[in-house]
Amino acid sequence: GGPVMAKENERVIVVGAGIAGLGAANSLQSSGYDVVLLEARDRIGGRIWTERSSGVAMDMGASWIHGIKKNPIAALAEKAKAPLSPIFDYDHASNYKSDGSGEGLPDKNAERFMSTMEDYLAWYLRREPNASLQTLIDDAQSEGDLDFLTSAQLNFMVNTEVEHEFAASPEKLSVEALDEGKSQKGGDVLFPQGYDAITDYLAQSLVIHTEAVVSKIKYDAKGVVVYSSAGEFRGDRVVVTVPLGVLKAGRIEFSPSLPDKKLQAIEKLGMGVLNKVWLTFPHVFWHRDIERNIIQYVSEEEGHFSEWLNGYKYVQQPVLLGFNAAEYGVTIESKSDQAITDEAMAVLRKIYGEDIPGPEAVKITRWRSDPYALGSYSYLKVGATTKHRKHLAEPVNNRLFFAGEATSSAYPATTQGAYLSGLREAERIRDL
Ligand code: 6YU
Repeated sequence: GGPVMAKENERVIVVGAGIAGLGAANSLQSSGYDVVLLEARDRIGGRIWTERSSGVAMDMGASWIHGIKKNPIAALAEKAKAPLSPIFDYDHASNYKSDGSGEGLPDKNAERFMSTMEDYLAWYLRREPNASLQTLIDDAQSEGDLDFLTSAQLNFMVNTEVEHEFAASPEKLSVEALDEGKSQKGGDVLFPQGYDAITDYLAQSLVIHTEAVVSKIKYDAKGVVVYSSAGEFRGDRVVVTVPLGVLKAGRIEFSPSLPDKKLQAIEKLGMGVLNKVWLTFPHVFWHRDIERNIIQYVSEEEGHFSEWLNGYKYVQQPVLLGFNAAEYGVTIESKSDQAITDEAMAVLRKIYGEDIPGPEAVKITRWRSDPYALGSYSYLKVGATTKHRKHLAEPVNNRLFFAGEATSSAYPATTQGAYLSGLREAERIRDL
């Protein structure tokens, strides 16, 4: 049918100006709702966050559009006139062994690892869907099906394909995690001039209250009251888009308290950690990899900067982006910038030699410690299933609505999942 217009003066309060909240607010406002958008930080975008203080656009949160084909984020990028990089090719990587020599992990071994995991997954989904991913890996190992990998190569695969991808260790991940959120087709791209082009675009016609930390939401038959550090806001409905980590920590009090099903979902789903380290160098020293997308380091060590993005390829500046996730990603947060930089440089020196220069600038994320994220993105913890994402997404008494990355069953842990979840709740409100 045609556009559904809002009931006169109906007011919807949206909590959180990440891409889910911006999507919901935009959609509701253009259907005539009176929208109030409350954001805790002094900036919008949430886990889409571009830092420009060193002169280069550095994305500290989301980097890629995962699968550009029919991806709503790619459509937004076009509307925002944001340039996108050429398709990111994951095979376009240099592999080094822990002694710095090449051929750390041949592509065919990486592919074989993935297909072995898929084979086991099919069995586990039918027989033991609640097992951990570690159980599956142990099983494959004891059957001899991973014998084609050295232990360093296996460690590296788990690190890059599991921990960096799902932001959690295989002990914590349910096997079902491997099965959910298949990425869209068409390859991955990134925003060389910053991911925030799309959140800025969505925010254009919205009035946003920043530094409004919401601490309590009251709801009853008459409406909602939202208490924040910027005052009290009354409305007819509220869309809560804060990260799962914030809900888990109980940073927002709900009155009356949330139904058991919702509380269970919040508890059972996991909130993972992926952190980034951006290093700016005086000049490029990785000439032999200057055409590569990724520089990879195969070692026995767990998660120690095993993967680097060659920033030169995207921004023509001497920058490298390192990743760390899961337990190592958490541990790193309590260390100083200097200590983290030393660990990162130790890996780069093993690959490129002792003579490489130190960085001129460093930018390090600590997503677990960030009070408005309390983690990077959600995952299916052992004991959780997609059903819990659905429960998290369910409205309460047609007053409270929930959106955000963790509520997406189709594309969890991504920007498109978050954005579509905001549109989903806007539509649910229009349909009332
Ligand atoms: C994607 C990607 N990506 C990396 C990292 C992170 C995430 N994601 P928001 O949190 O945005 O909004 C909620 C708002 O609520 C927020 O503004 C808060 O401030 C506010 N708030 C909180 N509490 C409040 C309160 N009390 N009151 C008021 N307001 C409050 N997604 O599509 N592509 O590449 C990555 C990545 C480090 C942290 C990602 C990626 C996830 C998305 O960022 C995320 O799902 C959405 O932005 C969430 O939006 P939202 O609105 O739901 O929440 C080299 C190499 C190559 C190969 N391998 C490398 C490994 C790569 C594997 N994956 C990488 C993923 C990356 C880089």
